[in-house]
Amino acid sequence: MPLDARELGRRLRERDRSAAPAVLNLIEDRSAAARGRAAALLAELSPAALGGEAPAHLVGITGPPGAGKSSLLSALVPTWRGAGRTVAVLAVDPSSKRSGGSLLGDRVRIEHDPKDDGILIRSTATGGRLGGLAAPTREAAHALAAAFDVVVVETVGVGQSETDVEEVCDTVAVVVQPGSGDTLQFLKAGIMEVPDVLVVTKADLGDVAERARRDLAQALTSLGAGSVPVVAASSVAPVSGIEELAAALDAHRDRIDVPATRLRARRLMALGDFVAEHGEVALRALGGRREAERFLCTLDPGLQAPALVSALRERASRERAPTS
Ligand SMILES: Nc1nc2c(ncn2[C@@H]2O[C@H](COP(=O)(O)OP(=O)(O)OP(=O)(O)O)[C@@H](O)[C@H]2O)c(=O)[nH]1
Ligand SMILES: [Mg+2]
Repeated sequence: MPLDARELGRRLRERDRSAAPAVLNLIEDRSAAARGRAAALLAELSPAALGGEAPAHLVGITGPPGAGKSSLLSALVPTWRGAGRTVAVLAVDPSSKRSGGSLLGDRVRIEHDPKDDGILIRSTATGGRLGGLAAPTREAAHALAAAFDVVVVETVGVGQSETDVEEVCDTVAVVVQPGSGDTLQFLKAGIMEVPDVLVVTKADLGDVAERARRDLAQALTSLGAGSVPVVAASSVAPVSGIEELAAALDAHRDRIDVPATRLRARRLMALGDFVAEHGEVALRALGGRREAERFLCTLDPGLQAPALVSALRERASRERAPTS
């Protein structure tokens, strides 16, 4: 007998983490029948059903391939667990679309204690382009946010392709390794948005890491973003910077208006879905992106993504229809 989708949603809402694997399976199933059940499940986890936004801290860990993101999480997860927080990680695997091989031969899996039910680690597929988040990853992050204290999305992002993870997450940390001048250049050129936290990994390499940290901090200051923390961390012995990074992530979350951030994210994601479905031409029918965003801001804050997409669709067809 198939598990009842609403029941699964209710269990997650009541913070029964044992429901999480079945929830993820249902969300990942893109068949029409499963989509209907997933919609019912997600409705049980909407802000209206929860009586507010999902309580988790949604954290994005993004950066170039091989920067050390997974290794960093192998150290961060125990730190969070040590503080009594439950953690779910969605690792977006850029290799899964290719013929087996990963981008780098030495890609690390996030290490964790498999007996600890306060940890859930799951690989998910990419949304096609590097850095893009597939709809199932976005839905999964929001669903898990009802039941876990911290929900992390690890994704490969270079330059400007960070946007999806920014929309999904409350706090985004961009992870770079020493000597990666690209990030510095992208930042200076304004191609890359200023992250909430910057992490220079492989601090065990010494001077080269410290120099990278200093250069990035300087670049941020010259961009008027000197308050963005630049943390140097090592995930291998001697492990360092992990507590500092955890504190920097929390400090950012404490500063932001979470309901406003999540509401804006829902609207931008709906707009993204609308454009993916109907193309840029449809966006023009709405008077362009800014106009579409303004229209979304006039709608009921309680609306979920599908309802927002419908509203955009209706407005676009009304605008296209000849006026009498
Ligand atoms: N010396 C040193 N090596 C590290 C550190 N962190 C990661 N590495 C190494 O860097 C390589 C890549 O690490 P990963 O953690 O897989 O990097 P990633 O950013 O998750 O990589 P992708 O998910 O493939 O993009 C591995 O060989 C790690 O052992 C560190 O702090 N110090
Ligand atoms: Mg990784």
